Amino acid sequence: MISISSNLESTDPDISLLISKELLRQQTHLELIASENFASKAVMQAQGTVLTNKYAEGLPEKRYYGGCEHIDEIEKLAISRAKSLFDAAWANVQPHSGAQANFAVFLALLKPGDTIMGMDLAHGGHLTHGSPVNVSGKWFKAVHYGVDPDTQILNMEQVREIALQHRPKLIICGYSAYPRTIDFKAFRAIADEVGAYLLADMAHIAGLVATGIHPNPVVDCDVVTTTTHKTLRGPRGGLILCKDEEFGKKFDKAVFPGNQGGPLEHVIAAKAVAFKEALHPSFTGYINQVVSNAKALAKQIQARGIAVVSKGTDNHIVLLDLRSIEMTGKEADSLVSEVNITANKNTVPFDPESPFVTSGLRLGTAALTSRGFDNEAFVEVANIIADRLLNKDNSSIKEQCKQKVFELCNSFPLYNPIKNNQS
Ligand code: DSN
Repeated sequence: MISISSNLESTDPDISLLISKELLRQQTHLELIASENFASKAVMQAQGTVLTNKYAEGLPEKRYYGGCEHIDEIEKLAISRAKSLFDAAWANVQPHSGAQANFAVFLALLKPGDTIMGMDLAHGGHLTHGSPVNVSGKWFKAVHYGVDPDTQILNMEQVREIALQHRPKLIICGYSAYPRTIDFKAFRAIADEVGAYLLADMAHIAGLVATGIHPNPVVDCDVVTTTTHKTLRGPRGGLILCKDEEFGKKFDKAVFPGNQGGPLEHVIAAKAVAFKEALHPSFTGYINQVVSNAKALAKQIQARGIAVVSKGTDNHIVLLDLRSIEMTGKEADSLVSEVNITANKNTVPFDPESPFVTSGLRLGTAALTSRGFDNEAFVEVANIIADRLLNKDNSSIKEQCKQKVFELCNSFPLYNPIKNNQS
């Protein structure tokens, strides 16, 4: 008989087996997707709890349901830790994702038809920053800026010219595939000149911001959104921050009842745990290693003759420009995946290929750094990728790459030692 006390293995062996297989995949592959990471066991323990049972619409001490006394304490801890971590006066920890955090900001500050300005998706922006296939591009008039064609780095004078031309109501900075430091003060000056609100979506760099390794957008922007699961290494979810407590309250209403129902309190508890981990001095050591590893990866990839967008990186992202070896992102993605390396094809600035093909491969160092990979290991990762891409028809090099990936995975175990000998 199935009861609520039955465990997963006996209740649903199919799902249980698939979860075990996914664990084994994560343990035996090199995870280089720049937006992914490995949450700690403590974060996952908090998430897999009875908190999933509780409805708690509203905010701590202002709920629409009874029985929220413990939930309130959990959410208050998550809020106060988020505020300390990012030096913010106000935080809302309820957004289910970065996309929903961004939508809450639009709902609070804009009316349909208003003009928004963000980075072009093809230059490293995000779907929710005005892409025509997303609500941000369907309901608002979206205009875009990009990077400089020569340096592949933001040219703030060009950003200013586009802002002066279109006078957007909201300017968005913060990106999904931009390897360089963002000058939030320069964006602030432009936003002030054209009378725009300034939103930073720091989803990718939140861990760097939390540790002071990247400038903090909370200082200069009207509102900041992020996910909690990328470099911040928490559970999958979103967060909104603001330096002005009164202004922040607009976003509370936009999250609930504006665009969400009951908050995921099990996820909020896991966010609180992740914020505590990120406040610990050892997290700064981790993020320093993430950035140092990205620099080592970029350097060795270039030494092997493969170009890297902007010729390097300041953060965790390394974006390969495969036009340098006459290969598409789609082909590179599939070649590295054959040797158990997980990455994603990605457009590069001024990409001649479609978004389904692309000329880039986006790599990130946050996940493997969580496994303990150091500079030396990342030079090895760069060499495996280069060996595979530069010898695509050589089956013996392919097998050697696979073996090296297997050995690296064994040298840096994830969660538990690997039980199966799967290569
Ligand atoms: N999907 C995330 C990324 O890969 O950057 C952004 O939402």
